[in-house]
Amino acid sequence: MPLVKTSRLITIERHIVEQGAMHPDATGEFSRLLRDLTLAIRILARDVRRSGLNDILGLTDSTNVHGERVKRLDIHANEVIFRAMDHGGHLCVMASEESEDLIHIPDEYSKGKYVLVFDPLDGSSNIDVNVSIGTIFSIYKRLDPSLTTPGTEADCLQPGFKQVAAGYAMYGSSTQLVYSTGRGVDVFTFDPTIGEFLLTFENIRIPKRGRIYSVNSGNSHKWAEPVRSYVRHLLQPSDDGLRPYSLRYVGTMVADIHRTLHYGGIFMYPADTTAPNGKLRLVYEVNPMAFLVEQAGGKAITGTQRVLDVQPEALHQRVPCFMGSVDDVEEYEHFLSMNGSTT
Ligand code: P6P
Repeated sequence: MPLVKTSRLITIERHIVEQGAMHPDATGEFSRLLRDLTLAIRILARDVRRSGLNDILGLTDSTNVHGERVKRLDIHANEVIFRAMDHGGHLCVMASEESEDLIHIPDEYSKGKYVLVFDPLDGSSNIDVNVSIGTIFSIYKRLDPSLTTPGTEADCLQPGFKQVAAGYAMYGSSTQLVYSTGRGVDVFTFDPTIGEFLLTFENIRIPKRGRIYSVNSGNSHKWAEPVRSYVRHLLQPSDDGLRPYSLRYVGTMVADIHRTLHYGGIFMYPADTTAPNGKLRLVYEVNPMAFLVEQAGGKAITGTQRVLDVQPEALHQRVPCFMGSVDDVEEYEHFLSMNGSTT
């Protein structure tokens, strides 16, 4: 699978303008919002690359809303995104994995019609060992775009099918930015020699079926029977050679989804006996990734429904997720239906 598929030499700024021009009510405000976000991502790409060199690593004495010890780079990433996005006049409110409550736009700045929710540094447990980490983001229009007042929690708790854009940056061997505004998924790779994100893969199409499954098997003793029997099935050699599948699991959702988009297969974070709703957060992890997977021609479910149809009830709520190639997700749904279970 060639990881470059485009004949056009185009920067992300140019691409954003082109995408904006395709939206009938484009005012340029959305393009400027995305441009500001790419500035934050450029800064984080630099800081993550440098993090091994200066004393930005190591545990803080603080913990985040989920009781997890927080690496200083998480807090730094949260602040970088806030400072890049708070004054552009495009947003009415923000929400982040690293902030328990809403992130309000300072009084001195005008309020726009968009909402930004994000995970500033996904995979932070991998920061210290130079494994890919990333930033995940999702953009909505506020519920009443005519308002110029501060946004509310309801603006952040919209179902995923309302997203106007979603994407992620992956800070790995190179820094890549993958995003969609609802017209397919495109990949940009950062060229530090010119300071630009250049289009490197146009319109990713996830294979209809893959040969990789991606899950933390260390939790298998806690899974419901449908998940266990489905994984046993994947490991059972088949006459057509399609099975056994290979297990690939980075432990950074951005990296595991990036591979799944290109190579196909299925990524899972199931519910289990100690995590009845799984681990991943709906609003700023599972929804944006489900949006991208569907835009690339894949499928994303919670076990009981389409991820993008879930009505969020809380900023940090968790949801089980199974996403990737259509045939793989639907094969899992078959195991669910056989077991009459819903997880
Ligand atoms: P586990 C990283 O902490 C994260 O939020 C996702 O990026 C990743 O997919 C998942 O958690 C890994 O969780 O329990 O397998 O370590």
